[in-house]
Amino acid sequence: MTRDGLGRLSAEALPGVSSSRVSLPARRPSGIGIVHLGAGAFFRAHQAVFTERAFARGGADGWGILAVTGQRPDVADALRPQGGLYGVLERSADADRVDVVGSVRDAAAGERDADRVAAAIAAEETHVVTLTITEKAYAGEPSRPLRTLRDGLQRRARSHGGALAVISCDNLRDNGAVLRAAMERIVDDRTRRWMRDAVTFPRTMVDRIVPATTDDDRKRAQALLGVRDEAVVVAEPFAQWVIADEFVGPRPEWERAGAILTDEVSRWEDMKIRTLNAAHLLLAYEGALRGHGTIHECAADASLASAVRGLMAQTAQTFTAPRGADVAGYQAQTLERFANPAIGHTVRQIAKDGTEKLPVRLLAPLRELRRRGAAADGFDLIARAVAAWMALVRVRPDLLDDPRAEAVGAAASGSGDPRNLVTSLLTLTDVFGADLAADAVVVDALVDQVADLLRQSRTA
Ligand code: CS2
Repeated sequence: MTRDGLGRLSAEALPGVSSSRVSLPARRPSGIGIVHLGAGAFFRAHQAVFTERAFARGGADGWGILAVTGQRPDVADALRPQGGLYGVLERSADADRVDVVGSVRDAAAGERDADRVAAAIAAEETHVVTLTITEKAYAGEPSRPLRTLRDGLQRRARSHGGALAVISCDNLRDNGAVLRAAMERIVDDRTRRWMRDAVTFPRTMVDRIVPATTDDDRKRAQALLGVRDEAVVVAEPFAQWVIADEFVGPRPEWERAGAILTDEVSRWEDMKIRTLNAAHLLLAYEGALRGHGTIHECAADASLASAVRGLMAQTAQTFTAPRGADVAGYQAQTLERFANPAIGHTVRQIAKDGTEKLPVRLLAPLRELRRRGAAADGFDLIARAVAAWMALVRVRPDLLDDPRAEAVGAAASGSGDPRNLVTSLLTLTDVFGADLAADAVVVDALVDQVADLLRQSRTA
């Protein structure tokens, strides 16, 4: 019993859970076949759910997950007393439901249990490693999860040498190649040679809106479950996973859960990152300037919603849709997802790590349009999203939770008028490259937009 007299979610408590709005795992995998690095809310609402559903729908056994947390051990410490069980509170405008997920068989803390995790990556029964470690963990000095992965790969290469698939699920373009390159830089020669034949890095596109869990979400989940769940996450109903079919060893039958295994991941990736993720930035940055707190509020602001439609139309010029995908339908569906009033996705959460997100989501399509000779009216809404970040740096520095916060703050300080602000931020060449600062059409468009946004934010 916990302090409020309620039991805690666990295998023993499951028979007592009965609600038409709760689904329970029919069976649990018997062993660990997957190690996941970065067991934050997104993993619990996405990869773990696909693995759970694949098993529930008749997939093979043996695909339990060892969920490894990032810097803080909290999630591992919440999952272990629950035997790995937790709920996904799925919220839409008209109903809440909870899916109890049983695919996580064990949990570990990335820092504290690094050795145990490396051993699990090397274990013969493990065939897949997945990662959600955020964009910034791939750059600079090797981050903890990358060092643990390196140790695991080196041990594996020296022991049985069995094939492994390592899947980066972060919103990076060509995430598989980025991760492979990062690992090749830090493993020893013997492991590097072994990796060439035995390890694949399938690229992937992941999609589900997963805001940070609030106390209100915990209470809602508890009301449905009748027990406390310290590891509950909240998510929208939509979930999508597209994975390159590049496996040397066995893998879970994720397609039973609706995952798309294809050779067209880059097209799915571009469509998603340049539609949903790009639009998220415009909504979050300009929304924050207008005083909105959540994406739902931003999407309900008619002029912002119309700017987002325009942005999506501009970025859509820069990618080829995958076979069978309908871009207009995807854009409309994305706007509907943003408008889900039950999902309190905060602009603060999305505004985080801007310098990692801008290049992939906005600068790449902007460059592509300029390369094709687009004039300002062909990219003005992409420029507006970039300009909104620049304006935010000036007027809401409290939202600047960013790995380059110091450099950004220094570049923005003292630069009085919009042109100074734009040109000094553009000197951050590891974010903006050298080309944009040299492109007068882009600079002028950014200056106009920043001026407009700063004027608006003064009168808001
Ligand atoms: C968001 C993403 O935080 C962000 O920057 O754009 O986390 C977004 O919610 C997911 O990619 C949706 O799949």
